[in-house]
Amino acid sequence: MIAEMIKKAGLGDILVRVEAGERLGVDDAARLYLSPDILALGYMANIVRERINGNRAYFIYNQHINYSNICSNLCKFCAFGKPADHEQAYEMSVDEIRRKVRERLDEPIVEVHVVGGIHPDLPYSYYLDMLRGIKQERPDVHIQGFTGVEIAHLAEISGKGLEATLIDLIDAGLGSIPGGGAEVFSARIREITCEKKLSGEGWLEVARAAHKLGLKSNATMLYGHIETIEERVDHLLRLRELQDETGGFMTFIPLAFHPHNTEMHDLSRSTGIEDLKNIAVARLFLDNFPHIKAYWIMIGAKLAQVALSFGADDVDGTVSEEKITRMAGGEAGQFLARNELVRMIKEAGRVPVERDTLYSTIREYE
Ligand code: V47
Repeated sequence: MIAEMIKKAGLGDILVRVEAGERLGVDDAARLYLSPDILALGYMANIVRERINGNRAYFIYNQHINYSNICSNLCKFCAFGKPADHEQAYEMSVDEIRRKVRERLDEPIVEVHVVGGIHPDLPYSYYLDMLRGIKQERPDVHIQGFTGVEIAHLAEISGKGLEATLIDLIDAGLGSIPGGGAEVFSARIREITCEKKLSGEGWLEVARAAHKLGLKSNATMLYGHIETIEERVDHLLRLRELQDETGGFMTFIPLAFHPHNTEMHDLSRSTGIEDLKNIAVARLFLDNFPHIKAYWIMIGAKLAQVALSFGADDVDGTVSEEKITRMAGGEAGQFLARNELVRMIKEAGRVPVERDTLYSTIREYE
């Protein structure tokens, strides 16, 4: 009956290939994006999701620290970055960052996620001191920090090149790299929305260099603004190709554009169907990515729960104090307690697995 429904949706040939475990092509991905049949997409994405991750759904006990919003890129889609003289501009000293970590030592946090803007004049030593400081406060914590764009900036200010910079960061305590800054790789999109930002090729180069050093990373795509379906598929293809080469990506996270307080505030927010579709198509096309994350901060906890049946196997974590989405009008809240995450996953019919950053199991909740 389901096969009939999928055939009726004109996707029967894709179902055959999904069931056979065959790789989908760029035309397939475009057809999936164009299909309004969300249940057909979800059914197929769920086949791949369960093949790779069974019935598990991951979450992590983490803390986000956005150390500064001062940014020289000032991308049109971003409400977080501010010029240095803006009344809302801020930067935390290393001591303040250490205090943030220290304040929560009684919680079972396993990851500190550190991201900021492209600050025009913080010195290289600040970033190394920040990593060392976090580790001194909480020696066992995994630091997932600095998007590919920040790392390229650090390589520039260190004057040492990418590889030596990454080695410095690893020595100071960096454990892995989050997926931000990828946006959409298309040069057209970057020229219109973030002309000062590192190019798509530059972002991929940072990921390649990191993976070569054994550093794992994530990847994102910012969707729901002015990108075309072809540009989305091209973005996914470039990620899949790099993953074939290095195997260093852990997770893909589609990020729903939030227009509020941005220069692109005339655009509407993505709909639930669009959010689920981006999860499902990513799960079907990125056959070499172990994980697809439904980031509840961006799409809301309720839709993230539904997304666990549409290809996602991860909802991120407790988070707290995230500013990038909040500044752009995100209403999902800032913090979910561990028991709320467990309940949300269980009610979706999945087995909650509390993980560390690299997806080792900390606890399975039967
Ligand atoms: O790089 C900026 C995006 C990213 C907006 O790796 C926006 O596990 C929506 O990458 N609307 C930062 N998105 C967040 C990020 C992330 C978050 C959680 C987990 C992981 C991970 C990565 O947020 C930025 C940019 O692509 N962004 N402005 C906006 N208005």
